[in-house]
Amino acid sequence: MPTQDDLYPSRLGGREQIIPRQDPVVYGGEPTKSGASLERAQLDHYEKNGYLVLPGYMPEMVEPLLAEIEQLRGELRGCEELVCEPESDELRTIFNPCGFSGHIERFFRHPKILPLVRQLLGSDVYLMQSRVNNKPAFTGRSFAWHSDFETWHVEDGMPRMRALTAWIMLSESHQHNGPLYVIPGSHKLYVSCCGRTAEDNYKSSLRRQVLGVPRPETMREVLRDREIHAITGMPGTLVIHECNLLHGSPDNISNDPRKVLMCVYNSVENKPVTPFGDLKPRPDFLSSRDYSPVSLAAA
Ligand code: 6CS
Ligand code: FE
Repeated sequence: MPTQDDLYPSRLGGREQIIPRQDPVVYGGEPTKSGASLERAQLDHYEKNGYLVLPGYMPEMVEPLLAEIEQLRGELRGCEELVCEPESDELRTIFNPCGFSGHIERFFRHPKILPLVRQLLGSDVYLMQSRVNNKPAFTGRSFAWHSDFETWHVEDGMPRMRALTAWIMLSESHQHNGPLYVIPGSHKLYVSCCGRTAEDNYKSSLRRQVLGVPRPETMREVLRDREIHAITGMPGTLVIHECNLLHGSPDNISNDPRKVLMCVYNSVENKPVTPFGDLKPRPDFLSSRDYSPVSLAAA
């Protein structure tokens, strides 16, 4: 049994319903002592909408990151960290790239990123998950609507909403190559989903997620007074999105691959407990058990 009250029950066999968020969005908000910081207007935007886009924020990182990812892809052949597209053996996701390589490691500790993350989460943070989403031209398939937090709560035991994803565009994300869609403001509600999680659900969900995907009736309710927004931008654009923001993305049927590097940071005050879905926790490459606070890289 979970060791803690379940504030966000989901996939426990009940009917699907929308329940309110019980946690703050911005924790603290005071700038940290070193490195970059967010201004009041940016904090307000994040609080209201659940995400923030910083166009052209670190274009100098794009080439070195791409080179390292290409190398990593070869080195990881045959490993569980590589996930293929649902209908082909093309690469969909590389998990835990931060565990393997220099520039990528530097990225998640970067003085232009880490202080912003600490400012939003109001504490030290650890790196819970990292991934490269590849979305190949023509064959890159969609990601269904979901809240990351819902999966992390049910399958990994993340107790509260005090985590976020910071990600960089490594190619242009435009209207045709399957950009991330978000629903601004949806982070303030929680969709408690129906169904029950099967053992080792991640083995199929990473290719195509089925559980934790709200039903069309629920999405209609969410969209009654909210809109879908496509996040587009040039390589080097940084995006920060809140762990409970509803998001997804369409197929890429264009001639341009779409590549992003994502780092998930969780507050050290929000360490996982026994998963709320009453299952054995997922492997380390999806939810790290190394809770050491991320330290700042040299500028
Ligand atoms: O499983 C995860 O941790 C992430 N992947 C998917 C397909 N959905 C939830 C979350 O974003
Ligand atoms: Fe997601």
